[in-house]
Amino acid sequence: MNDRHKAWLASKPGLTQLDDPAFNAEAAPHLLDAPLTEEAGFFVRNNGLAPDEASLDPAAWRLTVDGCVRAPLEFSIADLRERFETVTITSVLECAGNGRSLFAPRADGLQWGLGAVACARWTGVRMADVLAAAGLAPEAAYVAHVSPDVMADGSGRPALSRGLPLAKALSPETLLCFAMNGEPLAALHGAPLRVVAPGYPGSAWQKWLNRLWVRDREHDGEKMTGTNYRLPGRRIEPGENLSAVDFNVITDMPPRAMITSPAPGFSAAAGTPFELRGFAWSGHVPVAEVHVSIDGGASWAEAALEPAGAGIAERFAWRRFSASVRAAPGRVILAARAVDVEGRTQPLDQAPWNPRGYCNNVVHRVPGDIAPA
Ligand SMILES: Nc1nc2c(c(=O)[nH]1)N[C@H]1C(S)=C(S)[C@@H](COP(=O)(O)O)O[C@H]1N2
Ligand SMILES: [Mo]
Repeated sequence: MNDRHKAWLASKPGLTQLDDPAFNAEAAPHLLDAPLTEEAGFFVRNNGLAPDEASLDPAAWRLTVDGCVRAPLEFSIADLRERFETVTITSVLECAGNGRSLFAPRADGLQWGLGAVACARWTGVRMADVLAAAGLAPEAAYVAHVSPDVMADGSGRPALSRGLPLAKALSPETLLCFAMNGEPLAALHGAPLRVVAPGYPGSAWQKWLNRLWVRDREHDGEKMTGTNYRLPGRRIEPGENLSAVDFNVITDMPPRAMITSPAPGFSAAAGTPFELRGFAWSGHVPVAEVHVSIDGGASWAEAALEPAGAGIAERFAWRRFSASVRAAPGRVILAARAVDVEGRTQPLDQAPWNPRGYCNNVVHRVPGDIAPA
């Protein structure tokens, strides 16, 4: 492990680093039991080398807005704060690869457990307001994100350059963000400026943003094309020849319920009720219900679900579910399953397999033991 990685891991006690030349680390679900995830417990996903902190001086940082605009503009962070309304939105940030290690056969990519997700309060300015200042040209169709981080392979190529379809870029929840949970954004989370794109996979939340490049077509930057952050348009089997399969950019995250308490390996006394709780969220289609099971999914009961917060500022936050449960002595397997308002739910055994292992929202199970009273 190099010194940078050591220091980062020390700043995030409880996180587990993944085996990769870039710094990637996640929390175990039982460590994500707070409504807002603190920076110290917030997962990190880097496709390449995080920029040196010395290069992230907020006073020196510039954001360029160019491409299909009437007047290309450049902003300092102070300009953004002064010229545009500041807004705060609570939102889940989930990597599209969250849960990848649960695919069988194994899918390519970092083998995330279930901790590549967190929820925080994000403060910044609306991307729509910044784009309006530059004035969109009629052919504007997509907003590409550019930042200085490069791949870890020594090629010097950009680590990631993704973007948003114009409609999402102009949506009021899409922000250029400079603060998380009321504190200045941390270097590892994209200081001094990152994209916040609630409902979209984490890859659309560009860190260290220094350019918005308005394009007349779907952006074709680093990790935008091929099978990157894309799902097949139809069900496919492992090993299938993919040359004839269409892959579409992931624009929405599926519903998921994560059990944050008790922790795996818990023990409880028979006859004494205990609380089974966690959080449920989804992308653009709100969660309607959460069901819980104490027998691994053979039978289900509806859990209490905290109502969705009011308005755009809260609707992308995760919501607490809880149930008081009581089980007979022996081995038990707790499970939780979210359903969204359109009836989409979580698979019990296997999420649809895809070569890059995205969007695995298979039901979360937590084993434990119930001791005789
Ligand atoms: N510049 C840049 N932005 C990035 C990435 C990256 O590698 N480089 N990774 C993306 C991915 S895939 C995810 S899931 C989120 C993770 O955000 P976090 O590290 O703050 O948790 O950042 C996104 N923004
Ligand atoms: Mo991601």
